[in-house]
Amino acid sequence: MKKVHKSGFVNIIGHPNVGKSTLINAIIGERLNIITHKAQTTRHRIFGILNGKNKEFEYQVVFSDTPGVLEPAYALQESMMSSVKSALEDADVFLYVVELGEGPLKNESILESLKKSDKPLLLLLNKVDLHDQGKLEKEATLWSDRMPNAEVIPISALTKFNLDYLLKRILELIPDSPPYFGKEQLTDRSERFVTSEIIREQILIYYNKEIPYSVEVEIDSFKETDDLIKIRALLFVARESQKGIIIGHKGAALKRVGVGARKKMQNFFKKHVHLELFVKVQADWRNNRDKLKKFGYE
Ligand SMILES: Nc1nc2c(ncn2[C@@H]2O[C@H](COP(=O)(O)OP(=O)(O)OP(=O)(O)O)[C@@H](O)[C@H]2O)c(=O)[nH]1
Ligand SMILES: [Mg+2]
Repeated sequence: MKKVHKSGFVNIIGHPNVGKSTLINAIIGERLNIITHKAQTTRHRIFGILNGKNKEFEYQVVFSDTPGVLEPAYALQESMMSSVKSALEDADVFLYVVELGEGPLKNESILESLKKSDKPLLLLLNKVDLHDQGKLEKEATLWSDRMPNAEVIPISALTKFNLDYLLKRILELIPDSPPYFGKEQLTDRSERFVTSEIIREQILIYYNKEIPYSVEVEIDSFKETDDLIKIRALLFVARESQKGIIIGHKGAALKRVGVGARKKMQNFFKKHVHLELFVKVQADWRNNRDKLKKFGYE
């Protein structure tokens, strides 16, 4: 008898900061997608691929991480929302992640499309580790009423609570299909992309207000040998005044970014990393469609 293989696209959607990227990393067991306590950490649709097998079949689940849903205020955010919309179109299973106690969605049309979709929808009540049973039950009822087509599952992406059950349900719901990607592949993104995201994560951690949202990272060169990766990265800011803030007094602020990023890169690539950072001004790049395209946005 021919062995069955199951594969499917599982697309994750939700507000900013609800834990979408944390969930993907927890399921695939790698620190692939960047996570911070700030909203709008993720700017692209990124595949995280889980390959595995159980007693009955082999599987490949292609998770899509997406930016948090918001009402766009500039061209970069419009591109972020178009990547969310693309994730509405090709899913085998939807995961809609909510945080207990979150406010109304800024873009109700996305919730409406999920309601009307004929694909299975799992509504994940995340961060249950922060709340008591009473609150959880109340919110579960509220969401069941609001999204009658959804199966409500409480989870904690951080403590991995109920993720085994979630994966079991996903494997039941994805179709029989050959794999879409190589069985060794972890993501559709390049090593350069992962590298630029690691730097952006440090920027979100270390700078406040508009600064992290005004920075784009480009990998100028990425040279790998047997025991070393040499990386040169350009940090683009939107205004001259932001350059000094990024660099800091005697370069101290930028140095912190470099130290933190290098450590994460060495963990991810399991190799020594030599990292150089340069700051450049690319005036108002967030509203410039040509520049956005050059930076890899749709
Ligand atoms: N306590 C708790 N915190 C969590 C949980 N899941 C995620 N977080 C935290 O929530 C914050 C946001 O997590 P992310 O994974 O970056 O959220 P996101 O939905 O990908 O955010 P965007 O990319 O901005 O849309 C981080 O500080 C996480 O550590 C959880 O189950 N419990
Ligand atoms: Mg994210």
